[in-house]
Amino acid sequence: MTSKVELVSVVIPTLNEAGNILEAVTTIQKDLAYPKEIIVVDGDSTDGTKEIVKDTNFCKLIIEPRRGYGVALKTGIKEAKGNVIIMVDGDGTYEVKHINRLLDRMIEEDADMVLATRMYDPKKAMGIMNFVGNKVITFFFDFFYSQFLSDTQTGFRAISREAIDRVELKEGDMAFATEMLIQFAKKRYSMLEVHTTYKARKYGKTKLKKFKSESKYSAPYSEDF
Ligand SMILES: Nc1nc2c(ncn2[C@@H]2O[C@H](COP(=O)(O)OP(=O)(O)OP(=O)(O)O)[C@@H](O)[C@H]2O)c(=O)[nH]1
Ligand SMILES: [Mg+2]
Repeated sequence: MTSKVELVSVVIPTLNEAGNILEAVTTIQKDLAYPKEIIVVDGDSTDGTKEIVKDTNFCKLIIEPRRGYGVALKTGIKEAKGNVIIMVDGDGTYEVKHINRLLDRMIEEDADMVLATRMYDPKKAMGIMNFVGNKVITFFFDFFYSQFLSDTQTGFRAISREAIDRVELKEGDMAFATEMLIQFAKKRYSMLEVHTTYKARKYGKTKLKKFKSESKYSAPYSEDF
């Protein structure tokens, strides 16, 4: 339950997002109306992403050389100091200017998690394969865990620190997103939605299916600016 936002930690995983990350972080810095810290967890990108993040002077940059979307988010969440964490991709596909909607609803409803659903987007920009896959996973998740979510694959979520500290998250890749929902449902933590829109990628490529997660041989390090 989260009735007050003392500090929100925005955690953004990036891997070669040089053409996308600046717009995402500057929009968040400008629009987010709550006390905040912005943490970018970069997978040691080679396209200039790290340098762009450093140059902003308002982001904390963590280099996480181990591969995996879930690995990156877990590293960022560990570093986060906020009582609320917002996770969002740094790839320009989420409408980050809607960020306050998640927090407003979280406070109004005393929720444990608020997800930004892209399923009511009138522009319907999501690819057909992603749309159908998402619908199937969401149907089974809602059925088995008695929930009413419409977009289980959204990576734009506000999460209570207290709640996430009480669940065990083992997945290091994209399954992390679904695992989190299952763990929250099992603990009967409340999960609500707000509407957002989906934007197709303008720069870079999808990474989620390409890398296997978790190499245990290197550790993350952080750089403050
Ligand atoms: N640090 C880190 N970030 C990653 C890794 N894999 C993916 N990401 C980031 O996690 C976010 C989600 O990955 P995407 O490649 O966009 O996956 P997707 O959303 O299914 O694909 P698109 O439809 O192309 O957006 C993006 O911001 C990526 O840059 C990784 O191994 N390490
Ligand atoms: Mg993406």
